Amino acid sequence: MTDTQVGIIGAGPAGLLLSYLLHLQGIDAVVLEARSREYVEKRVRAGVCEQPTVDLLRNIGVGARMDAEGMPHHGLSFRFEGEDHRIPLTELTGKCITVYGQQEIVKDLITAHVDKGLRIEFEVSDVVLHDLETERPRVTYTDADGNACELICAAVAGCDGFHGVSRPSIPEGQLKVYDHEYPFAWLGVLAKTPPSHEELIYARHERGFALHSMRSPELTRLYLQVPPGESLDNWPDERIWSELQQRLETKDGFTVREGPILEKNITPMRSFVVEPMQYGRLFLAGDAAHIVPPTGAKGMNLAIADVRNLAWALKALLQVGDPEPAAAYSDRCLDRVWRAEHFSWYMTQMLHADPGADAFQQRLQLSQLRYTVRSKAAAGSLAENYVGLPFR
Ligand code: RFL
Ligand code: PHB
Repeated sequence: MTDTQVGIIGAGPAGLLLSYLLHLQGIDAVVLEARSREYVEKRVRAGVCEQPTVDLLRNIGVGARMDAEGMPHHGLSFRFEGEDHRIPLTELTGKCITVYGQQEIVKDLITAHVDKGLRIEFEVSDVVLHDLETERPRVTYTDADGNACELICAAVAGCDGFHGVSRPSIPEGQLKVYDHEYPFAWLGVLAKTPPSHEELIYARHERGFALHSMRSPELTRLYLQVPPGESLDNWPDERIWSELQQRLETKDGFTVREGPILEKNITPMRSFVVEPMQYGRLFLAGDAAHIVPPTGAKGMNLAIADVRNLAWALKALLQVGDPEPAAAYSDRCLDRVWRAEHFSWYMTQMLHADPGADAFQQRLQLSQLRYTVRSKAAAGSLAENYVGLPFR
């Protein structure tokens, strides 16, 4: 049995950052993670960090490698009808985004934990949450060596992603669920080839959406819209490259640099929110509470914004005895969550080929894209959301 102030379920960006922020405030926490350290450090996912995310990581002293290896981008391109239209993010907002892989942030946070002697338990199983309505909730689990263990805490943070145990531990009827599925998925590839363009390209094409991104000067990250439920067996490397060439082509002869594909996966797309993000002394954060389609590049950034609020609320609750910020935690987060939900939905419907869309809807989509890239006001609104609205 271990006594700790906060039991954190999940060592993704949300759980690790929360644990570190709590440590900086003098609050003791234990992180429980189902997977191995190697697995979480290698999981390729998000790549775009908003300016507020970058500022926060830098301010708490875990930004050195991000500053050295991350790639600041001052614009991005929308490509449609064979032409590029650049949105000058920095000119419009004074801010930029930084391309730095989520797994690099995870590695940096794990290193910071190891350096400070903070506790993360990897490869735990059978995590069960108990007594959430009381001031002494408990977490039981089996550790990596097969021992039955128990954490007694003052609060539990459910940072265990969309498929975790925290959200389902809340009794039925306590949460309002908002769920929206899209008629497409993303096939993502990581290729050992230099990026074909210096910035991100979001391409709208009749054959389906494509995205050109990167991880480093030697590694390109690319995505293709595919039907939901699609199997990777249908996507040999040659078909992936052929589809990328077609969807990213321009009138002036752009071609994608091809190279060995190191990894491929298919991600379904959905929008999902639960309200409130709290039940008794259980606080949900990140993907455990909400999912956005990846088109807006918001998921990890939202997880980081949530735990910034949560660290502050837990400090008030556990150090000062003030329950107000904890009671307001959910509303405070949901304000940003719904803005990101709308932005991600808007980017998704503007850029994807919807199999159910008629000719009228396709014309509307093109009109919206043209307006977005031509109007300084429309581009400015997009840029403001993309680089990240300031934390409240
Ligand atoms: P995570 O990262 O899913 O971490 C949850 C952790 O909990 C563990 N876990 C458990 N541990 C113990 N017991 C259990 N029962 C457990 N069940 C689960 C898991 O092993 C895991 O380690 O959630 P977190 O921390 O909330 O972070 C959210 C982000 O990972 C996610 O929103 C982003 O990856 C979304 N996303 C993007 N976000 C961005 O901000 N910018 C992007 O450019 C971006 N691109 C993307 C993305 C997500 C993608 N996929 C694969 C879903 C691109 C893609 C393709
Ligand atoms: C990525 O680089 O993985 C990436 C970039 C932009 C997105 C989603 C993912 O919208």
